Amino acid sequence: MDTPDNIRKLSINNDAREMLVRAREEGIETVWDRLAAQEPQCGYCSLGVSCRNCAMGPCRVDPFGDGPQKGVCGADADIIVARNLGRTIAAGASAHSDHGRDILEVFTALAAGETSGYEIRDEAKLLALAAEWGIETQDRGIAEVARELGDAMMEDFGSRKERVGFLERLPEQRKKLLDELGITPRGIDRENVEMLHRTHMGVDNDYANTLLHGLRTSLSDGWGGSMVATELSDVMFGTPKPIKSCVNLGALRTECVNIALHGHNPMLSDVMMQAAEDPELIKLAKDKGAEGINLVGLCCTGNELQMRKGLPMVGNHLMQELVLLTGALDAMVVDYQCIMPAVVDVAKCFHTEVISTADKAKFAGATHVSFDPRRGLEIGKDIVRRGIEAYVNRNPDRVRIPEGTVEMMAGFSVEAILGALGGTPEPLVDAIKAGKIRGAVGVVGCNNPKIPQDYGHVTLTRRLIENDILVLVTGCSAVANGKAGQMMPEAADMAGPGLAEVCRALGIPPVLHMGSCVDNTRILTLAAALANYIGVDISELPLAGAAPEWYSEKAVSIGAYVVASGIFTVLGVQPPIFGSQNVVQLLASGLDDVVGARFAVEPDPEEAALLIRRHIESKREGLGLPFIPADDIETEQVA
Ligand code: BF8
Ligand code: SF4
Repeated sequence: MDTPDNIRKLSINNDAREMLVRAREEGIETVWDRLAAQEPQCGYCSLGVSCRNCAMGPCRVDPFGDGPQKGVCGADADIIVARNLGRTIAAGASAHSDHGRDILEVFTALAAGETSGYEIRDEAKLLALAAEWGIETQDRGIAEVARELGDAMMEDFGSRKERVGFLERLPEQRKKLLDELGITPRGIDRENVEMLHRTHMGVDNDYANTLLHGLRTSLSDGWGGSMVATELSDVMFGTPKPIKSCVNLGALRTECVNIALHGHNPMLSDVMMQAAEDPELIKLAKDKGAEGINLVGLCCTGNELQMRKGLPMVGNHLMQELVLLTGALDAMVVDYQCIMPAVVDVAKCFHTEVISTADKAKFAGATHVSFDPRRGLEIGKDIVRRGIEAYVNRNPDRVRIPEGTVEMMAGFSVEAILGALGGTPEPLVDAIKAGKIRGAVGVVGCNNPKIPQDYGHVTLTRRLIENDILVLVTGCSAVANGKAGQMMPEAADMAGPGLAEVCRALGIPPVLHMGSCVDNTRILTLAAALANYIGVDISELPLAGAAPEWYSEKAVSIGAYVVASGIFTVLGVQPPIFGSQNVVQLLASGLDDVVGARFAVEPDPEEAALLIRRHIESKREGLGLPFIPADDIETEQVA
């Protein structure tokens, strides 16, 4: 299809472009139109130098030096930028950790026998976690062990502990460093509340002190709330194993009732998948003229199910409006996070019913079905029934589904990766030592309409694998790489010779899907396992992180805990910190001397790949492994 240039530059994907053409034809507004309407965006806010933390304000300081240099209270650019960043981290960490708490509450209710639609699907993992948390398992029933583990994890959210439980996974050196810096996360809720306290007018007025607490807050997410979410989701919904799946809007089926699961928490979507298999509902769908019920995933709740059950994905963040534009989606079921309020408006142009399910996330104009895990399966069936009823209103003349799907593999939990390696990190460590694999990079995070959709993820990942760097993906990056065909074992052909050899020997892709965004904790766990195996700190390993197209406060928290765990991280979108040179200096350089890692900002993924390669080679040099000198790297870049 001939796509106009102004649309081609919005996304690298044909299915997205096809729907964008339709949106223009029909005058349906999307995220890209709204971004254009906002431009130029506020310069003060972009630099992070505006503050509305109190009613003496709002205030802004002039980054060019002509206007005021202090807010009404006397806060300068350093304080304002650091406070804003601190609150952003707290918001992101809170989103992840509240998701973790929701999972934990379902888990404790399950242990008490009060739920419907849930079971312990991975007993071995439950017992391993119990052992890790010092809970007696001998001669005890599984429900009793689960109850005690749930109680112990609940304590991590409060104020009674000196460190959250999963921090024990860290190498001793890192634990000691965090203690010395005073940034060991004590309680998940505690660190977030303390950040809100510190950033109230007149509390923490030392920017470096605020930012250090920002790291602590983010650590309470990565090694706290998010890790609870991942680990207990595995126990209840199954620990992922390699599985084949597919991606693209072509996963929608004209002849079926199409229901998209959008949001983040698997506690609803897993039950929905069970409900959609109900023979009575399948019969109802057939009675209404459909051939069956087709569930598809969007964003991270989709990733959760793709990892465990191979659910086809219709897309990542920037596809949520475009999937509605197919006219083939009968219901979009949402829980929380990353769901644009605009989906309700786009859905109104079609027959699609938007169904919200979380009482903490309602959408004006959507149908709300309050989800309650005690009646999980019953509510799941009710929601599927609504999707079938909406199907009846579908106008076949309005259906336009872009053709074709791309195959991709998912399911690479730490357990699955170590399993493929024969139960020990040794083969991976050997491949790294020999230089077949130079290192590993987590390419994670969102889409942002400021960047052509998926361009950053796909380009950066491609350059890394071409240069024998193993890439681990989660969240929207996994979808982007899947669509680009980089996540099948055959993609070994795209990799450098060393990585290709390892992938072929193991039958794995060079880009491994490790799950949703809370599952970035799988990457942390793997990094800690490698460091412990070799006997070094995480910061000494040839690892890096990247969020080429991030948009969300959650991504800021992720970036912060990755750096605080000792891993260099490159951001593709500029965060609002550039109004304070001191803050920039600390994050982009000074932190290296504090936590052994720092941030970089690099919008061009080609350049980001070079930065990361140089970093990885310098870590190899530090470990005494064969390395490529930094000066040689630019010339060696494979085009
Ligand atoms: O939690 S990567 S756009 S969907 S925030 Fe959102 Fe970003 Fe996607 Fe997953 Ni994560
Ligand atoms: Fe202004 Fe200070 Fe109030 Fe912020 S906290 S709005 S800088 S007076």
